[in-house]
Amino acid sequence: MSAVQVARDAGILRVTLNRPEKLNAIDAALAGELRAAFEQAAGEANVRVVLLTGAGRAFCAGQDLADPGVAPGSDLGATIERCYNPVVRAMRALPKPILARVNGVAAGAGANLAFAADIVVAARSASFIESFSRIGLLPDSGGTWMLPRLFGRARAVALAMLGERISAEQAHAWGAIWSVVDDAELDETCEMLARTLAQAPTAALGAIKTAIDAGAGSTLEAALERECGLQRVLGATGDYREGVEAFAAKRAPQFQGR
Ligand code: T3D
Repeated sequence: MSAVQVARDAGILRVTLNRPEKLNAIDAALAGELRAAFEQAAGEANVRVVLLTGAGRAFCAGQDLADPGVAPGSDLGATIERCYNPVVRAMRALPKPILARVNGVAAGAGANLAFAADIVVAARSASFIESFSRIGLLPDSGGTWMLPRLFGRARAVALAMLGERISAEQAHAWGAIWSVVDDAELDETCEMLARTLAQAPTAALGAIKTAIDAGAGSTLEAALERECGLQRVLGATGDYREGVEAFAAKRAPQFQGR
């Protein structure tokens, strides 16, 4: 059975971490399949949003600590470079939205995978743990870059140093995730959002992702230049034409994603 299940449906690529007996802990096979899924999403014009979730009661418990490849004394830098960094790079480079459906606990690299998505919706019973320091490590999978941006430096440092579990509600109250919903509403909320994103002007959404990520580390002048270049490209898309025509006709736009 695959460590990652992938299914396509009406513009949505459904990517499910699928090692439920291990709380979807990440081993080399899972990391490879996950990377491949994001790379496929980039290459398929029919895919307009990725919906990332976990099978069973957890979202993802981070690195599989029973994997002999990461036994104490092994070269963790090699694992990071081979398994984790390519996944996060593929997620952030994907010019399409990634919606994380956090159905349960997200720990270590599992938490940072969720935070590397573009929109995060969590079940009320879900939680996040930067558990790295509990085993003598630092946050990887982009955590040291993403956590201060999502939580602010003070909370990022405390989360990473203390390794305390925070509830989905706390993460939402701190502005780090988009929404938290009752467990019974998780499916419906995520389906609705995924369908909305799958019908959105995909090129514009990709440009938004690129510009906001790049803008966070650049000067205002550089951001203005970047927005200008990207808007020039978007202005030539069929979706921009459709958006303006639909507005004038007082009807809902039918975006084709290009
Ligand atoms: O290259 C490198 O190695 C560096 C990269 C590091 C990236 C990282 O992600 S480091 C952080 C690794 N993850 C963790 O430290 C989290 C470990 N897990 C936990 O702390 C807890 O399991 C949870 C808080 C996530 C959930 O707790 P709970 O009480 O709901 O479940 P549980 O009973 O602890 O776990 C259920 C089963 O899943 C259990 O197996 P068993 O006893 O039923 O056979 C447990 O051992 C297994 N499991 C949970 N997490 C992992 C795991 N097995 C392997 N690796 C795991 N990470």
